[in-house]
Amino acid sequence: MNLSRLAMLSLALVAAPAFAHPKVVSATPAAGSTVAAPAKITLQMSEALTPKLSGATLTMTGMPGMADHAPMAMAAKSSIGPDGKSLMLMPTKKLPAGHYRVDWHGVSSDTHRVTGTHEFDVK
Ligand SMILES: [Cu+2]
Repeated sequence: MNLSRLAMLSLALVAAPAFAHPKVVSATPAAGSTVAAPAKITLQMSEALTPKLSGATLTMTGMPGMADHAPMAMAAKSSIGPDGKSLMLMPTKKLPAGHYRVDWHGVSSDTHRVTGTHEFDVK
């Protein structure tokens, strides 16, 4: 291996973490779980998010006994924790039983907008 190849290889190794995109590492309620109506939904992210450019919305996508439930936006306040790594949603009213989807978006150090979804059920 010549010197320039070695330089390129080490550059690639150093550059990799800078391009890591934020993703959900854990959440409450957990993905796919069925829980009592949560007062707060928390997504723990792998990277610190830029608060101004990050957030989430909550949509009810299913209700017991209803075959075709149109997606219904639920009022919820989105915020980012002090460490930048927790994305929180506080529903303004108690969530009725049903299936819910969180659509989150986040921008971290590499400035790319990344999106994801997180689903759970309320019993
Ligand atoms: Cu990126």
